[in-house]
Amino acid sequence: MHIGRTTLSKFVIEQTRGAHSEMGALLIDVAAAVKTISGLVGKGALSGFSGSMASTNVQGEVQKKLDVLTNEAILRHCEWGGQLAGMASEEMDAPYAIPAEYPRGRYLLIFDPLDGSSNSDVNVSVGTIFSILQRSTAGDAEPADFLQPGARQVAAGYAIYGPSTMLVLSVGTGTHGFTLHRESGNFILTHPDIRVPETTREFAINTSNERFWEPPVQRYVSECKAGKTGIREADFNMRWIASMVAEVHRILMRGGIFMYPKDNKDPAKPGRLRLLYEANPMAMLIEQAGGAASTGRGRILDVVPEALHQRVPVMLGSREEVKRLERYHHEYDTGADRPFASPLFAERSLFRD
Ligand code: FDP
Repeated sequence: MHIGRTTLSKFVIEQTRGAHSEMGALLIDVAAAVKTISGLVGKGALSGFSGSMASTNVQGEVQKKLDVLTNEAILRHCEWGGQLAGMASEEMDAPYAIPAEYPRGRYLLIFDPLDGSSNSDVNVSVGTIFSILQRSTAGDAEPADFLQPGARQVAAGYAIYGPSTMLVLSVGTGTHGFTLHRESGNFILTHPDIRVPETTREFAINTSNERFWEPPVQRYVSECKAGKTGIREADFNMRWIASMVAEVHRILMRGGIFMYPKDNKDPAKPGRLRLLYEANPMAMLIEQAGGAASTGRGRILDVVPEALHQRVPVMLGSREEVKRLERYHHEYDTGADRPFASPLFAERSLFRD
């Protein structure tokens, strides 16, 4: 059925020839880890690994047994090959040093082994997200090596474990989707050169947080909800799966916008999603597919990280909508969205009176 079609291995070897040929081998190991995780997740309750651990991760979130197992799966599949200088993940406080017995390389692998894991016990799609950066030389990575802006990523991708398992990847030459052919164990290129439609009538946000959002986000969402009779003059649809990988996948397939904005629910957290292993890889995939990814106040890929587990506001998807949100943030920050409240207006009214 798939004989003669492009496999992931063929694709990455061809796409990484030359300067990044070692990265091809690393991506094939990542894909092997993804297949292991797909098997584990696909067993559902029969795996015996559903439920939570007694432990919490560095973010203070309760770890699921699957969070820990999937983290181990990626470490074991990727540590031995000699391409890596170090790894970091959502589930580990500090970067993981490559064991002494294995050779070192110049790449850094950063990942969220099971994103949306709060959905794993309810049989909703979850995923693995990864980002690859590089150091100038091979050797053991220092924690500071991981703190590079997303624009320096040499590859990024995610796997989605849904009715089918897919791996969506960019090595800087577009965004491409591969579907796991379970019988042969091959990922087959089924979605070459994915493009996000420029316009959309679908938005995704957790509206239970509405009262905590900043005014520009409240403005944007209320305009979408106002539909045909509002200033957008169009009815919008809303989706919220609470699994970022599934939301981003839907946007890559048919457009839309996904928002996890800054809110004041917990003032210590400037957003919910993590920059290095959630926002940056997804931003690269979306931009490579012609979409946009922003904090509301600038391009996600330009944010200079200060900490491994740093959080960031995320607004990504169809370009026109992301640009509109950026404009609303700018108008809010400059006061242009409320001229009647500006000191200049107050002065003018006084003068008139
Ligand atoms: P999770 O904590 O289950 O891993 O990564 C954070 C994330 O999931 C995203 O995948 C998802 O979009 C979001 O959190 C869900 O947030 P809400 O609980 O606010 O719905």
